[in-house]
Amino acid sequence: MSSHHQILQIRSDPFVLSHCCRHTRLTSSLTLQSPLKQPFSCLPFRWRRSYRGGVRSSTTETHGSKKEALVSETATTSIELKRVYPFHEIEPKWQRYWEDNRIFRTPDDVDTSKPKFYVLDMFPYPSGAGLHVGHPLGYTATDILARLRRMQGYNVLHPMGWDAFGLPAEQYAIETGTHPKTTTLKNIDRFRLQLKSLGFSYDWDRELSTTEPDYYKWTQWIFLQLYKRGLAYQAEVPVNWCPALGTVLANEEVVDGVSERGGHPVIRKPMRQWMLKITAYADRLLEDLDELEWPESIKEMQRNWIGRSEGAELNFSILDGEGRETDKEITVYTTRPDILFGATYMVVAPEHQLLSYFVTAEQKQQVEEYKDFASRKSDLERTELQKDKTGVFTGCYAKNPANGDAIPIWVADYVLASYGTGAIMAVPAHDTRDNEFALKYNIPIKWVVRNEANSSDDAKQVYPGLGIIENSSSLETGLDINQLSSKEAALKVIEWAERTGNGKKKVNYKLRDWLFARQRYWGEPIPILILDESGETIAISESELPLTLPELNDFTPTGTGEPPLSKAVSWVNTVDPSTGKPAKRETSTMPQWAGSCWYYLRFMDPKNPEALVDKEKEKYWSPVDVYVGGAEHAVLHLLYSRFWHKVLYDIGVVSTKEPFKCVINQGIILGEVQYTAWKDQEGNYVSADTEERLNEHQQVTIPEEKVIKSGDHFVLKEDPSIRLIPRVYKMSKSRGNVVNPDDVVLEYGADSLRLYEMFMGPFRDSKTWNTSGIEGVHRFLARTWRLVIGLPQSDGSFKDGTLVTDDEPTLEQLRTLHKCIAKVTEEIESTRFNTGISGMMEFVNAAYKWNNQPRGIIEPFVLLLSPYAPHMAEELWSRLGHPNSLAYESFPKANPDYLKNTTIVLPVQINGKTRGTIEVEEGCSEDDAFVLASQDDKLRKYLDGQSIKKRIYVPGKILNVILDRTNVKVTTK
Ligand code: ANZ
Repeated sequence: MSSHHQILQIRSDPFVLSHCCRHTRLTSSLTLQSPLKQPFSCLPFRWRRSYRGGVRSSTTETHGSKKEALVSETATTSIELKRVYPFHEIEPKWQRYWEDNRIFRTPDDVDTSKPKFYVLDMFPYPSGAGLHVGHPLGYTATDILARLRRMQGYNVLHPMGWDAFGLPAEQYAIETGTHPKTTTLKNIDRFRLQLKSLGFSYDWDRELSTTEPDYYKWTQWIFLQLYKRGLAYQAEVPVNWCPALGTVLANEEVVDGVSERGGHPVIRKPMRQWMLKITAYADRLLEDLDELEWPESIKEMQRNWIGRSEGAELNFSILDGEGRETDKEITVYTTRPDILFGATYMVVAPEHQLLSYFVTAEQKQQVEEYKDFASRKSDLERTELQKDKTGVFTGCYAKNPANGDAIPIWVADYVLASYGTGAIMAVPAHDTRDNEFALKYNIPIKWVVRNEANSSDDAKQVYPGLGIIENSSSLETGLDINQLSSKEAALKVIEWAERTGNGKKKVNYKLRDWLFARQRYWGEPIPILILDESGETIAISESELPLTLPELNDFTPTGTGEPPLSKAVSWVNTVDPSTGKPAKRETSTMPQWAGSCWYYLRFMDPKNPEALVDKEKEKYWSPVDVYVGGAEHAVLHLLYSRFWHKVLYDIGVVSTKEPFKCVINQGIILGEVQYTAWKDQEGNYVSADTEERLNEHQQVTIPEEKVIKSGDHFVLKEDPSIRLIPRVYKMSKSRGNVVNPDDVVLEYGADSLRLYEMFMGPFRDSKTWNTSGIEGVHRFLARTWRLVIGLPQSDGSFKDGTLVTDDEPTLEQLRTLHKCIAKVTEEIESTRFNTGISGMMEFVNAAYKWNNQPRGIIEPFVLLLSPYAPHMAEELWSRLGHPNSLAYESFPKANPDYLKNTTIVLPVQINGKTRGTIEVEEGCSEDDAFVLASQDDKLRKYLDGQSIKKRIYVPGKILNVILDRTNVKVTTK
């Protein structure tokens, strides 16, 4: 046990409801007024709900005797009052205690002979809106794991920090003039306070923010290592340029051709930008996925994003006006070299570099217009979203290298400049896109793969599958692949192309290099100088780091594409220290992804001024054992940080190939179910199932209390013939369905919120918020409290101490406890937090039937409860007489002796008539049951000396013995 835990003095003030006067007032008003007169709208939802239903089941309890009873509405509300336990006193008290005593601090010099557990949340962007109920879902799960492992004797690293650079603070600065730093610090303070109010066991001594120079010094340092290894470079690339925001946007910040923020139009514009060569790591990023304990869906998303494909690059000579070969070639990338003979035209991207060389004079204007038209579309619009293919003939032809045929070259925007070679061979018989295009523009179609399964009717349909090759031989080139399978043919074409200089085998990736510069202020400065004279880029020396952001008052974009930092003239203009030559600083900043690429490493050693992370510490703590966050980070964040980690591995900064051993995505929390009804012009309801033209009617939202379930449907309570449509939406401000965790904490307490979020459903699934669900877990906590502490006194306060006795536990009590221990432990370890709670609920239900609450049972149960509801558990633990926090107590272990099957009473029939019972183990075999029956005093007389015809045995239910009638003695009297 850690000695730094101080003795805690329990101050057991009476449970005063003053803070909760709102409840007192409302409750008493409920008891005074008739339900119909009560204006529902002025009541908090919880009270409105407990008001519904008329009569409800409740538990009345007296010490020693407890029974379920049906009580009237008036009685319910007054019992409701007594149900509450003093969470509003307990919670702040324990939060203060944990903080004052730094209970969850992970010391710098942990005993490394002990096992470690590093459990991490994807750290939040501290937005102005504060926490939403989605945050605590993941944070509670990791907290439960952290608390469990601490109690199991692990050294636990469970830190929290802020991913605090980014656009919102900068836009707020532009609107209000408030410096992004001010806004960020304020938001961080709020987030920290909110997180602390939920009782998470973070080691706050390790808190970090990506915006602190001590932190971004090392982000810049990593950039320099990338630069030195040629992995950071500048290139002229078409970028998403948003004129209204005056900035370049990342692909993921552009949705359907407009900026995600603000919805401004975005165009493609070539610009000189910093790029990171993530493509150099494509193969390793792909291969190493196999070893990770990640959800298969994320691994698959990463594989698709990396998009490795194998194929060939093939060269097509450009022909001149007379059909003669020129010395210029167009190289295409294809995954189907087997169908080269079927290539009846070619397509180049509008940006293709050779286009202006071969376009004919007659076609030039049309091609130019088309290029302009295409430049206004995003890649997505050009490919996935584009329904109708467009293109223009260039007037020029190329030679199909397989058979020497002259095929037309088209320009079309369904071919992207950024993939492969920016040119394709088009095979309209076997590719759907090419087929649509050829049909539209009347281009010949040539089938070269036999589709064995196809009837003759479909023979002229596009066939994208593999098969046996036909129509594919040429005397001119000597290539013959007829009758080969697609696979064999592809190999033969590649081998032929390599031999004849017509092409080569090629592996391609969808993954692009990472555009690593933003024309923004609120980001890490890129530590590079550009010499005035030569334009050469020079890395600033590592000893000069951090290169801090200069102060600026005007954050508005320059509008020219020059970043706002260019306004910090005295910061920008500098000299190269090694040569004294005048130079300018790079004014683009890093993207928001940068700081989050490596923060998990800094948490291991957050204050080290000498190194990004101390080698020994890194060796001990790496990798992160469990990493929890939203599925929206399945690709970019996880891929970028894996990339940086691998670079750091190559240069010896980290000891593992991968940063995160296990990743778990929590599901999203959707808003409460909303019920929609429709009304016709006269204002009469229209049932959702009877009317086809529902959308012509007026939609109305029906409050939950006016809805009932009828079969599989929801209907109006007042008129069950009217069917409603239930819908769930993402929580959003505009829909007004956002639940604020602060409100929940105020009304039910942090333990209830934690428990509810875990109880809502399987951790990884999406779930809908439902306020009555919180009431359920809140009642469970209150029941647990009363089980240990007893009922409140007449003034509502609770007595000091507990009801616990020093009696020896009975076998039944031990069995109930150990079953609960086994269940809770197993469920937490398998991240099935919801069923872990059910296990505890079963325990409490069973315990209510006992006449005593022995210490030997209740103490372990309190420890079991503690990862989920730490405040209540600490309070109970302390009342049970323990001076120290339970955070480092040993987590109870299930004793297998108590998990064995229990005995049951089995009825025994003789010839179909029940003649007695025997006590057997639940899983008892037929033979054993029969032996026990024949030894039983009562049954023996029926069985002794009888021959048995057959036995019918239903385990756990019955044993029926059928006697052989021929041997039955008939007694005549
Ligand atoms: C002819 C062909 C026929 C193709 C066929 C496929 C099927 P993956 O697997 O995604 O790598 N392609 C190549 N470069 C392109 C570009 N810049 N823009 C648009 N499409 C491009 O896809 C490779 C295939 O996508 C290539 O193989 C090429 O079309 C097309 F029945 O060549 B294929």
